[in-house]
Amino acid sequence: MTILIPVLGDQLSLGVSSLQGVDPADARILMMEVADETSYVRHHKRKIAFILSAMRHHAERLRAAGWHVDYVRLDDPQNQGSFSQEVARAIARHKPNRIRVTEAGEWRVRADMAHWEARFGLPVEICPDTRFIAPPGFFAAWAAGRKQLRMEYFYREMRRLTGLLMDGDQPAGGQWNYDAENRKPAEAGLFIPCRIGTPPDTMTHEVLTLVAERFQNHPGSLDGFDMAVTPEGAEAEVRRFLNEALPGFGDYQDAMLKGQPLLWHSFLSPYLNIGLLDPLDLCRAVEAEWAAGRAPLNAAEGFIRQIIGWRDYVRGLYDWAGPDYAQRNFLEATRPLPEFYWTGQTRMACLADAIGQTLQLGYAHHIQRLMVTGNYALLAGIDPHEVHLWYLAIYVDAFEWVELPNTLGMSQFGDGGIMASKPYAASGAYIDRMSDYCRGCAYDVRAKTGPKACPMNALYWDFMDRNRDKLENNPRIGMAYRTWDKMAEDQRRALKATAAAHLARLDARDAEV
Ligand code: FAD
Ligand code: DLZ
Ligand code: SF4
Repeated sequence: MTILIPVLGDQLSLGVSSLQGVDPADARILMMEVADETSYVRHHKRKIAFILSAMRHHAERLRAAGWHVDYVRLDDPQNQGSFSQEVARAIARHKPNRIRVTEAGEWRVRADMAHWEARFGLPVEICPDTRFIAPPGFFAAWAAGRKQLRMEYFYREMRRLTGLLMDGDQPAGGQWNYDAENRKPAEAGLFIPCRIGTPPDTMTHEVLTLVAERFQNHPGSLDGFDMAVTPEGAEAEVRRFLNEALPGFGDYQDAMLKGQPLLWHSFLSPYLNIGLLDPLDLCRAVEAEWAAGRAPLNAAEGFIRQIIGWRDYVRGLYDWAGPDYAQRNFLEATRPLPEFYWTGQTRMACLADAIGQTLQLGYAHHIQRLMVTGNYALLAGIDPHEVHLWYLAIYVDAFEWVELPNTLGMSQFGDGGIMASKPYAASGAYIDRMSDYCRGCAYDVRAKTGPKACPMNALYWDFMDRNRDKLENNPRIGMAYRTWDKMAEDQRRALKATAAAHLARLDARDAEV
């Protein structure tokens, strides 16, 4: 009896559900580097290199654990370029009598898998992906009958479920959430943890050469590639984060500094998302740092909330909302994505820095994604689907199940308020408070109108005014409309004119915008 077990590029854990209870002697594991996956969006070169190298290392690890692995490389002349076609070829090679696979993370791939049984005439068992902390069905049960799906309440259930940072049935320290303490701006000159990174080995060098040759027209740089591609390498990144960055993670969670891509963030999302790290083990390690007195509670709670709260919540929401979620556009925004998102060439210093480091590393931290690139796209009325495709392509940690709810829902308010209780819209004052970007900008953050004024200022009011019919009744936004209504008529007109002038330059693809 032979079972064919396809293992996808984000299923790189020995404990993945499709392998459980199977005798390696009865199974053939199929791993496939395929053009469909490398090119369904123009992924950042670094992301492709990271995933292919991690896949090749994982195949070695599986073999060492006794599994037979059939590995199809991208440059194999017989490679047909898609999961389904490669499964068909593998069936001809191995003549299995059934297929077993862990459910794909993305609706796009799930739709393909749904046809396998009819297409191949074999039983296909699709196992739930058990690498999340909430068990399958937990989110749907929690969401049933609720009017609002606020993450904070999901998070409290997850604290109870895991026992993380719990004192009996009460939260450690008496509060569920210490976010109010986590909004300190960072000043240049503070000690900032540095990343050591992992030097590429021979296998990674081979992949880097392949990617450089084959994906020349994809965005991003491969220079200085230093990502971990094994669980051991990812664990070393965890130790570095726990020792150096975790203590400051809470305080400076929302801070931004020019030329400092990571600050106190972990850069562990890529490893979690492809299966090199286990999210619950990571949260337990963070809890242990707090228990040993090496990290304050606001840091440990803030970090654990991102994982058992946000990460599990967006996974649940993606599954619950279904494949049509990607088409939502509550604010009916239609402007195309500006070209500078692919080049970083803009006079707006905040966007130039966040996009520039993204092209370099395939990484920006949460506040850069939400309050710089996301905020500008929201204010400028960019089509949320185009924004979504940009985030999906450009970040090394981007898989649709996590990227889409964050982009379309949280950042672009495209779902009309399922993810966020109000749009994350901010003027330049927010960016000035949380960063040092404005000091080096061609625009003046204090000026509200005129050609030198920070574009975020007028765009903010233009956004509010434009979307009044959709947002006015939101109790969390009423204050902004009261301020707008109290403004002198000529001030309102000047703000609208400044926004219109900026948007006209954007539409004209003015390189100086
Ligand atoms: P840290 O700040 O160190 O946080 C620790 C961990 O918490 C992260 O590694 C991540 O696993 C988890 N986490 C934190 N915030 C979130 C969140 N909002 N949703 C889910 N998990 C979270 N995250 C992705 O993993 N992939 C994406 O494609 C992605 N796209 C995003 C797009 C937008 C517009 C926004 C606003 C956020 C997006 N996020 C995405 C969430 C978040 O920005 C990243 O998880 C985080 O920046 C990764 O960096 P880090 O590992 O240094 O995170
Ligand atoms: C993202 C990605 C890339 C770039 N390449 C591959 C690949 O060649 N083979 C593979 O198995 N997976 C790849 N992936 C990850 C898949 O896109 C991911 O597993 C699915 O989107 C999950 O639904
Ligand atoms: Fe960004 Fe405006 Fe500050 Fe320039 S002035 S960095 S555009 S917020």
